[in-house]
Amino acid sequence: MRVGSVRSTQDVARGMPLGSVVVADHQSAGRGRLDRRWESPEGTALLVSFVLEPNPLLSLAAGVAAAEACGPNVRLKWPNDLLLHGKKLGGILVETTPERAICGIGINLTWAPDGAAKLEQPRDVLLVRLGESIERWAVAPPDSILRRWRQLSATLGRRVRIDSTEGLAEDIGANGELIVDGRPFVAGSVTHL
Ligand code: BT5
Repeated sequence: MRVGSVRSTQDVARGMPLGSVVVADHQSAGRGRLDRRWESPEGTALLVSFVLEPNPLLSLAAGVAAAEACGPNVRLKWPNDLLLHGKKLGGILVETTPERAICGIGINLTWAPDGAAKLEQPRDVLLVRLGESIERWAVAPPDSILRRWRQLSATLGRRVRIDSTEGLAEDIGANGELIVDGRPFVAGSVTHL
């Protein structure tokens, strides 16, 4: 379903059946994690929400799907950022209800805030590739999601700060947690040092 301006594609998708896809030209209250804002002027980004089966690795799977849809220079920053040449290109927000998961993806196309990146690809072509890629990765076996995420990761092997810890981002665990100096982190914001 295509909509013009909405508060957030996540809110529209929430009431829709499994398999629905909501794409908007503009969001007046686009959101990130922890109620942060997701900004994009009208018509400058791919703003989409997919209604999917719940899956504990969905956020990582969606990152893999989005990186593959965007192209070879896009990498993943744990837990949910798409990076182009080290700058934030897009983000993923998975919200769950008991029966389904609403997987929101925002990708900058012709505009990006200061310090962020944009992809400069046509929206509809990207949307088709992303839809195919999400369909495949949302049901992929956990091992293959984790393996592909590791390959595409810009975080693993680097020194990072997470919460108040600094250390080496060594790996991701079976549930998608980030392992820093042997300690698992299930949530948080990472700074690449
Ligand atoms: C995210 O959150 O990165 C997830 C963003 C998900 C947006 C999509 S758009 C379709 C769907 N509908 C929604 O309402 N949301 C989803 P987080 O990791 O919390 O990052 C948010 C932070 O990124 C903000 O606090 C800003 O610092 C920064 N930011 C905001 N807009 C940005 C943009 N266009 N490009 C790069 N960074 C941005």
